[in-house]
Amino acid sequence: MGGDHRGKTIPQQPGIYALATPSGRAALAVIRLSGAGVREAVETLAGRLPPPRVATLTALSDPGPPDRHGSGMIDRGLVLWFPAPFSYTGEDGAELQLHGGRATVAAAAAALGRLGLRPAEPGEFTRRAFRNGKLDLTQAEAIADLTAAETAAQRRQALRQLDGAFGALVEAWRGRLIVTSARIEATLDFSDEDLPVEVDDRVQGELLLLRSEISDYLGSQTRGERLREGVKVAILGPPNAGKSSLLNALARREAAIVSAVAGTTRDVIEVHLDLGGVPAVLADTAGLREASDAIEAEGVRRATRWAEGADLRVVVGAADDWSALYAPAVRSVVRSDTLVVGNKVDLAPTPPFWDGRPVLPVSVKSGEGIDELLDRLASETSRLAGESEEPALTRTRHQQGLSACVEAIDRAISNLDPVLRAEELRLSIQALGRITGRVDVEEVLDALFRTFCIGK
Ligand SMILES: Nc1nc2c(ncn2[C@@H]2O[C@H](COP(=O)(O)OP(=O)(O)O)[C@@H](O)[C@H]2O)c(=O)[nH]1
Ligand SMILES: [Mg+2]
Repeated sequence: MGGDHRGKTIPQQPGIYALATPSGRAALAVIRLSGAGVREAVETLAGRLPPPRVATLTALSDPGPPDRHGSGMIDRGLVLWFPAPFSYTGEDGAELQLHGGRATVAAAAAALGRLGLRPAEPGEFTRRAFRNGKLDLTQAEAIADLTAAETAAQRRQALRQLDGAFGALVEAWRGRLIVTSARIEATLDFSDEDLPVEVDDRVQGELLLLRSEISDYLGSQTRGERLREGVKVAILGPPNAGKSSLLNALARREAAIVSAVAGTTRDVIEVHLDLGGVPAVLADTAGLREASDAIEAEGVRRATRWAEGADLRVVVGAADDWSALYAPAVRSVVRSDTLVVGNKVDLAPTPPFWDGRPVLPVSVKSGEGIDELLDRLASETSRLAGESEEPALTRTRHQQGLSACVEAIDRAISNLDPVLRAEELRLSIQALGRITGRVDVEEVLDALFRTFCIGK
């Protein structure tokens, strides 16, 4: 992202030049210059340095010996002078707009060579812009995409990425991870009494939030696919909570067998539903508990596997047997975005919260709360499969970096040991840093000293 370079000196790499327009006969040829010696080269060719960033018509002359026609003049053209740091690369830069044609370009190139500039390598201007903080990696990629774009949609997508919105999104997440990481590092380096006790809660809260924001964003990128195939909703919970009854009520038909005998549902039963215009596949699954036989165990395994691949998990508990929700098999399928339904409110009230999540009270028997649940499911599915204004993920590289980040945050969330947590967060920060090309461990230390005044 075009950073603020006031007061910052950008080192000048060796001077380079390149023809920015296609070679061959053309109305115009644009030659671009960057780096050490550009100021002197422009001064020499144009006879003086033109005012910065103003197209100036001037005669360009080769300082070398006059050719056999008796003149050192190369061409008459426009010269643009971009003193550092306000140029594409951040270095001193210039553009020469000459008449198109091989001989003119060859004469200018020969002169530039004599003035100590060399031909640029492919991508060298953009590489310098990246190195000097003028662009992040995602914007450099956007430039490659833009020059390769053949359709209007490709061009629009590349332009959106070039405006830096995606890079800024990733950098904002990375900044928050750095601050959170600094909080954890602080607990490692300093004794407990120096730190407020709520640090750990704040860290956990922020990690859960970041995790759901990044995975929502990743999820939003598969919206089209979900819209085609249906949002996968897993109905999970302990046996006898009323999962099969709930599925039948939502589907308004007897798809699953309902029974008071725990462990009746052993396979995954899928029902296709239209939830407010978005297709959904609801799955009724075996009750999650320590299985009493091999077939039930297989059912639990299938339920857990389906839950892993689901877009949305709905955990159902029975109000009259709420403690069954605390079984490890149930806890293990819960994610940050899981909906909690408290069924059988005709028998007993449900607590308002479970595991920090609000409980949606329903009774399949009396029909209470079913419409509200359907509304809630519809809003969740449209969130998961609706249209989005967010910047698009254009490369697998970005997708992989974000996934690696979410995985590391997940491990940090479930790891209460601050040393391992800090390590996982370092990995999550690196994963994002690789996307934008900013990988700097010093930043963690900077954030640490900014956030706390511990040293006193
Ligand atoms: N009182 C009451 N019983 C319910 C309700 N929902 C389901 N049940 C009963 O609870 C038992 C278990 O239901 P089922 O749907 O098979 O539960 P699952 O094991 O979670 O699939 C059955 O006897 C249902 O009739 C409800 O809202 N209220
Ligand atoms: Mg069942």
